[in-house]
Formats: sequence, structure tokens, C-alpha cells
Amino acid sequence: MKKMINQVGESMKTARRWRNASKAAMAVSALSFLASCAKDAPQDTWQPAGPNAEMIDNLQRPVFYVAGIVGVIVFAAVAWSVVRYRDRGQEIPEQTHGKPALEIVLTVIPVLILLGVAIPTAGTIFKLAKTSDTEMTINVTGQQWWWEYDYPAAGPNVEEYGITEPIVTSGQLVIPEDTKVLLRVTSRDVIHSYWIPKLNGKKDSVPGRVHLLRMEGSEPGIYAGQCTEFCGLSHAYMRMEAVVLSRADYDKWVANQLEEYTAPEAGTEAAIGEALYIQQCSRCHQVNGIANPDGSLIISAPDQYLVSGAAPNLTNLMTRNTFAGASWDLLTPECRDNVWNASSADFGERYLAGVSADCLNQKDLREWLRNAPAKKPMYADPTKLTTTGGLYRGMPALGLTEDQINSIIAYLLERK
Ligand code: HEC
Ligand SMILES: [Cu+2]
Repeated sequence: MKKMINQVGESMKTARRWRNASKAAMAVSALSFLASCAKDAPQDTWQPAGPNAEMIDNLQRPVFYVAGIVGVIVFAAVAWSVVRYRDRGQEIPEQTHGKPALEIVLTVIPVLILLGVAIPTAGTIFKLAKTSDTEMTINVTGQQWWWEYDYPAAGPNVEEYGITEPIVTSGQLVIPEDTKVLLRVTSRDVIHSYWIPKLNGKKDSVPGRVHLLRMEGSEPGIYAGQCTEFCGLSHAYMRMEAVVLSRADYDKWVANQLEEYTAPEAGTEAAIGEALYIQQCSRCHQVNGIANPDGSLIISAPDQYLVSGAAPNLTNLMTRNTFAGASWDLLTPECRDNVWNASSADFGERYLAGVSADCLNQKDLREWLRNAPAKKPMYADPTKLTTTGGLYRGMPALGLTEDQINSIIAYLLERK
């Protein structure tokens, strides 16, 4: 009698434990479901914003549901047998071998399910890989730890989009709406991976290889992404954004990028900044059209100063609104919200306004100019330059005074 009572008590405890465990499991899945529904999840693969991402979404949803149902059935069966047939000191049941009918059924069902997944998967892969129908080309180069975009002045880029000189930018990829853009993705150093979740899947950027990736956005706006291949110390600071503009706004963006350089007015703070820039920055960073006092053009030579051989082009720095691998905003939080939360009708105008003096995020840009490696670790320790043949890794701390930083910022504010 006592034994029976004990047993009943035990099994009630077990049942309670099971109920608690299943409550916890339900809470976790409800939470992750809610998290996936969050509206302001900028890197949500479940919210596609272009035809390539939609193709992936159309595939991943049914696969996810099928896998989910199979998963639930398997876990339920395992849980049931674990409880039902747990060791209670009972006799070991009679051992048998082989049940051909059952085995064939249990082989055929998974084969059918896997075929049902494999056929649409292969179809989607081929559709996504198609690049013969692209309408413009942008070269994308991964660097430790930022992305360079280079719009070549060739083919449809010139004829259709008026890109008569190469445009070189960083951080933000700017593309026209409803246009199939061919990205030619490569790397200068290690393997990175290009991923804007709302627009397409990932594509590795591999030194010495060019991988093709088609991008297309259906609505003006900003779409966030990040490097998804561990690429060294500041991998977490290697982000990127794709900016989709209406065709009319895109034409304005191109025209602005190609505008001739205008030197700051003599005697202004920005003019002092320009002189400092020439002295301190122009050896690594290109500003198209900037000239020495004697009129000779200045061409940067990052390969002579940097391990990576490249630094971001600063010609139109203030037309983008993030910097240093899109890890920090050039806009203050209010001004940033104004752009990010704009309706697709207002977005283009707000983005094209660039960064004004009032909207500039002084704090992060100043910290960067004071001591970049302190913000984004890059082994820029000058005492270690012996191991790199005297070359820097990333932007070094230049020991600028606060007055010099003021002037340089005044100069940079005119780069738009
Ligand atoms: C030794 C080469 C070197 C010098 C000199 C240098 N920089 Fe840089 N700078 C870099 C590199 C490399 C990066 C990219 C770092 C990253 O994002 O990881 C960079 C990034 C930047 C960025 C972010 C740009 C973007 O689009 O992401 C700004 C702004 C900048 N530098 C300004 C300056 C200014 C102003 C000076 C002069 C006071 C200067 N730099 C001097 C190498 C240099
Ligand atoms: Cu990377």
C-alpha cells in the first residue's frame, strides 16, 4: 500500500516536472516567435524587401513549417516513449529483428519529404544565381573592416545611369529601386561575407575571386546588414547598409557624386581644415579633385601606408550617414530616426539631404579622429609597425589637437 502511494506520488511529481518543462518550452518558443515579429528588426530575413529575398522567403517558409511539424512529431514520439517505457524494473520485452514493411514506409516517407524540399530548393538556387538579366554593375570589396563600393564607368552604368566617372564610396551601397544590380563581390585581405538580409542571401567575398550577387530593392529605404564571415579582430564592427532610391532620386545622387570639387573659401575654418587634411589625411584617403596650393592634383597612396592598401574615399563623406564600416552614425539619433523612419515617399529627399552641421554626430566622429584604434581595434599600435614593414593596420591615431579636429570637421562637412 505504502509503496503504491509512493509510486503515485512519484508519477505526480514527474507529471508536474513535465508540465513545467513544457511550459518553459512554450514560453521560449512564444518569445522567439514574438521576437521574429518585431517590426523594428532591421535584419529580419522574414521581412523580405525585394524579389531575391522574396524568392528565399517563399522557399524558407514551407521548409520551415514542414521541418517544424516533423520536429514536433519526432520530439513528441521520443518524449512519449521515454515516459511510457522508462525503466520500472519490468522485464525486458521479447527481442525481434527486422520488419520490412515498416522499414520501407519509414524510408519512403523521409525520401518524399526531402524530395519535396530539394526540388524547389534547387530551382530557387538556379533562379537566384541568374545574373544575365542584371541592369547595372557595382564592384564590392571587403576590407578589414569595411566595404568599398566602386561603380565602374562602363556599359549600362554610363549609358543608362550617367556614371561617366567611376564613383567610389564605402559603408552604404546606393542602388536604384526595382533594378537588378549585379554586385561583383571580392576581398583584399581575408574572407568576408556580404549580407543584407532583407534583400538577398549571403555571398562570401574571397581574395582573388569575384562572386556575383544580384541585388534588388522594391521600396526606397535603408536596409541593414553585416559581415557574416568571421574576419578578425573588428569583425563585429564590419557592418553595411543598402540604400534604395527611386529612379529620380538615384539620378540626383549620381549627379551629386560626380560634381566637381569645390575648395573651401579662403580664410574659413574649412580652409584651415583642408590644409590639415592635405597634410594629415590625403596620403591614405582620396578626395577627388583636391589640389595642392600650386594646383597639382593630390592622389592618395594608401598602398604605401596601409597593410590593406586601401582607405575609404572621402570625396562625398557627408552624403552617406554612417562611417567606419557603417558601425557609427554620422547623424545624431534624432536626425537618424528622421531618415530611417521616413515613409518610402519621403525617404529619398531626407537621405539626399546628407549630413548637415546641425545633424552631425560630433561625439563619435571626434572620438574617431582623436584615436580611431581606441574605437575600433585595428592593431594600429605604432610600436608594432616593425612586424608590418612600417605599414599601418587601419586608421592610426594621428595625435591631432582639438583645434585641428574642429577645422577638419568643418572641412569634412563640406564633402557632400
Ligand atoms: C595611415 C592611413 C590613414 C590616415 C593617415 C588617415 N586615415 Fe582615415 N581611415 C583609414 C582607414 C584604413 C580607414 C578605414 C577604417 C575602418 O573603417 O575600419 C579610415 C577611415 C576613416 C573614416 C571613416 C570613413 C568611412 O566612410 O567609413 C574617416 C571619416 C576618416 N578615416 C578620416 C580621416 C581623417 C580626417 C584623416 C586625417 C586627419 C585620416 N582619416 C587619416 C586610414 C587612414
Ligand atoms: Cu568581414
